[in-house]
Amino acid sequence: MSITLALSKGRIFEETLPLLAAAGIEPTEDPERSRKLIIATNRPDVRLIIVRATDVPTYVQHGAADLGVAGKDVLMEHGGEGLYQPVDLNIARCRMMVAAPLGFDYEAAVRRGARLRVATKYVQTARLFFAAKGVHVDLIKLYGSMELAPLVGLADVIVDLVSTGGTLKANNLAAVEEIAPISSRLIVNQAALKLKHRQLQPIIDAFRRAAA
Ligand code: PRT
Ligand code: MG
Repeated sequence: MSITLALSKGRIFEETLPLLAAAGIEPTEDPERSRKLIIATNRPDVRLIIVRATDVPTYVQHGAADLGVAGKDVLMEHGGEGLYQPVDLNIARCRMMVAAPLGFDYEAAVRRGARLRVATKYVQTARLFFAAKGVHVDLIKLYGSMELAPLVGLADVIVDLVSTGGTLKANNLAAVEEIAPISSRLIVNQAALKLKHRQLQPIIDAFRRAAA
């Protein structure tokens, strides 16, 4: 039986390469250079598919990929249905934060029960977070460059990922509250884990050892 692993280009691919190597898997091509979406490896029974970061859980959930690597941010938003999440890979780390313009008093707005306009691509996660705090929000779904929204009056605050803080700083924003620490997880299709256990378990174990 053949094994399909779903990855996204960019930081997740880069940071997963050493973990793949630890499992004895080497891609035969670099997805940043090749336009191929299916990439062979040194192992005839293992191939990689290259998909958008937010699509990785979908491919694995439906069994189009047996396993994949996805950010916790993406998994929280997806819900994780049908997915087994055996290993925190500790890669592509950052924090999901609420951020606001430097002049905006977030604490005071929350205290006086103001209705907040929140721009984010993480609508589900933001909804749950503010509901748990008892803060009323109008959620505005964006697909990127969330940092712009408060600068042009589209939103009061944003929910976004922060790693160095450089993007917030460059746009006169500051993080005001942490929602969750983020890292990438190995995800596995639950049915595949049973059906292809003999092939999948050694890969999962190698990832776990390499990530520790
Ligand atoms: O970029 P694209 O639209 O193709 O897709 P994507 O953004 O979903 O994928 P990608 O490859 O950029 O991110 C994949 C995963 O990396 C995310 O799901 C996170 O789990 C993780 N990750 C880790 C990050 C960051 N760090 C990060 N800093 N993803 C995005 N960012 C962005 C952030 O959204 C903000 O715009 O970087 C900017 C902030 O960075 P600093 O260093 O300026 O704070
Ligand atoms: Mg990105």
